[in-house]
Amino acid sequence: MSTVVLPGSFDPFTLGHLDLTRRAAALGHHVIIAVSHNPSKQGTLDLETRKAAITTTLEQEDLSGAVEVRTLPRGLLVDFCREVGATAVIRGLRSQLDLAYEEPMARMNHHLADVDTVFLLTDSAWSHISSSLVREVHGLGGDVSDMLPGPSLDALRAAAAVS
Ligand code: COD
Repeated sequence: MSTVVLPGSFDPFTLGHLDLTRRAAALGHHVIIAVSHNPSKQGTLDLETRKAAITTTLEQEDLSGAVEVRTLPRGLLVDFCREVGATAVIRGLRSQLDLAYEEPMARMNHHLADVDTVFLLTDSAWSHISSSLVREVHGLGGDVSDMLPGPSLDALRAAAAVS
């Protein structure tokens, strides 16, 4: 079984992310979800809250045997891949816009350390979902309950209640 890394900020972890995770594991990989600090993004949930929501979701979905959750240390993703012995990075593609964003990163990671990126096309049921839109809709009072696993929804509601 090969190890692959699924990196992201997951702020919050959505049903699209869950589908991507399930499909990566179904390919027979041991999947490490690497949760980034991502200081460049204006986030809502802190790192430990995001990790806890993902861990609980994996338990509920019976995925915790094949998938683990780790913090992506500050530094290069390829260094983390080397440290955990990962053969590839998994990323999702919702559209050509995603490809435009992903292509330079994938090429750079290959250049830096021969780390390949495997792209999985998003299921169309989830292709309209992004964490940033979910945050925006939720912040403006919209219903996001059909876009998030329960633990992410709980975390988002709890963060909104204290802010
Ligand atoms: N359905 C399916 N997949 C989805 C959906 C959806 N609805 N929404 C998002 N996804 C996919 C994304 O395409 C992505 O593949 C993954 O889920 C995670 O998404 P995000 O948005 O949480 O991830 P990002 O873009 O915030 O992750 C950024 C990284 C952590 C990958 C990046 O910052 C990084 O590599 N950091 C390490 C520093 C580094 O090495 N820099 C040099 C890179 S060349």
